[in-house]
Amino acid sequence: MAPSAPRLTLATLDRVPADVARPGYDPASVGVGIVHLGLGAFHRAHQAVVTDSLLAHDPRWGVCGVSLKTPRSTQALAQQDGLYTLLVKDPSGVEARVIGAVRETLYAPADPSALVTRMADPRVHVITLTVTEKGYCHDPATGRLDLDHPDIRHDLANPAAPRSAVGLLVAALDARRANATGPLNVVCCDNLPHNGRVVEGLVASFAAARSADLAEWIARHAAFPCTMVDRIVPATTDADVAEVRRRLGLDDAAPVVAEPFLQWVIENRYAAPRPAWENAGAEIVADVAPYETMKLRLLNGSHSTLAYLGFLAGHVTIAQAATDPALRRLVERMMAEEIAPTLGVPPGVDLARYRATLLERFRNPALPHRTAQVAMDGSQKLPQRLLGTIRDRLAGGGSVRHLALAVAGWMRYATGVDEHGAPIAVSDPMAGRLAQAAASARGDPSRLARAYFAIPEIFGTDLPAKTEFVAAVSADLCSLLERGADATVARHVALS
Ligand code: CS2
Repeated sequence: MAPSAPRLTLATLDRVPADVARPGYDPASVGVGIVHLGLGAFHRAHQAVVTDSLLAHDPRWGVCGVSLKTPRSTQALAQQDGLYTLLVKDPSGVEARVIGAVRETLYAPADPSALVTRMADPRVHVITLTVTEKGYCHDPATGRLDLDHPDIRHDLANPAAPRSAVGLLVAALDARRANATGPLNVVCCDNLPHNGRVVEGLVASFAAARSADLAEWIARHAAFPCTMVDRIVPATTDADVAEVRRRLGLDDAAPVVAEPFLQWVIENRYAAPRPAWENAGAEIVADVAPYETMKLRLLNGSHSTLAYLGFLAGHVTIAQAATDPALRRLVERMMAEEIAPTLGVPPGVDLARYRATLLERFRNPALPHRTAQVAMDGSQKLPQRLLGTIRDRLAGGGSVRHLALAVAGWMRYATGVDEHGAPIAVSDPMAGRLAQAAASARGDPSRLARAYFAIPEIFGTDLPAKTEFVAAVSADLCSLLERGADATVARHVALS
């Protein structure tokens, strides 16, 4: 084990080498104006970086970073005065930058009431969230709050000590009402369609279950802008930690790695002061929907397709899958022939160039973005990444051949057994139901497809009735089970 180096902290910040960018302000002089729920790598490589670029001009917008599920990142950052390193990687090299925007960290389960107090602080005007698709205790197919979710039941029974993101938001808004600490901007930054409206609806449902007056107050004192967020951020590895130590000569237990590309589109809708994120590259627009649909369907839909079919074909990383000639062809044609026709093009966007850039980003050899990571939580991702597109295509009488193969790839992956008979660790909040579906089919591909289609939280009640689509998915699933992903994809692109 290499000898340890001093820890990255405010006290060692001036030891950071000159070729590593550092905060252009004194982090110790920054106030907390934002509370962020979901202190994962994506937030720290995306929103926190944009905010960090503003703090030299407006030190009100430091971030209190909150973890809801694990204390790992909050503990690591607490020992580093909130500082961490961002490594931006592409074939041209690696740029390192120390980010100072996170000024405080809280592990929610340790003291939920302290978190609510922080969220109700009069200096806090913005709550941002990246709790992932599964973090909202909602039905992915309908967007409605699951009042039977264990965390929601707990939070309705214990409103002062919530553990769900929705429960925390309502508790914070209730405390702001009680203490007259003013309105709040709630900015969802997760990959959900119309994410601001979804969270607004979830908060309204939860608040109404507590008190009509509270729900009415929230409706008048909170804004829920929609956003589109985009940056590829693989999970941090031990090699990244070692690389930071080499670059900085300091130990950083919580670095993050990302591609150079970053996009943040935010609806011009707010109830309280907000950071001038547009001064650091964010786009403030009247309607986020075209940007969000374009990104969710073209990027995330293709990402999931490469993840499932690439994993099954033996590709460990997205870059390997995107370089596989048959998979690349499949994704190129799926994007051009089946996804792009469903999109409204955002102002100034060249869709063909956007698609080409996506493929370049996927092939970035400097980013070991694992297919297994992108494959996680498929039950929560498929509705907005693939199934919405399929609905639009079917409604317009368009083909869904390529999209059907992508759905079959997820089904094959969800069986939990790979092409060599080895188990797949299917990380998904519905893993139990998916395993039951696989067991009930007893190896029969058509029964297996029908068993998955019978899960309404994923496929709704309309898609299972689309007999031609179901038949196409079943046939592809049969081929994946019998011939494997490599042969199935190669045959698909050759014949279609
Ligand atoms: C990925 C996304 O893990 C996944 O599901 O598809 O995190 C993707 O990297 C981002 O949405 C890119 O902006």
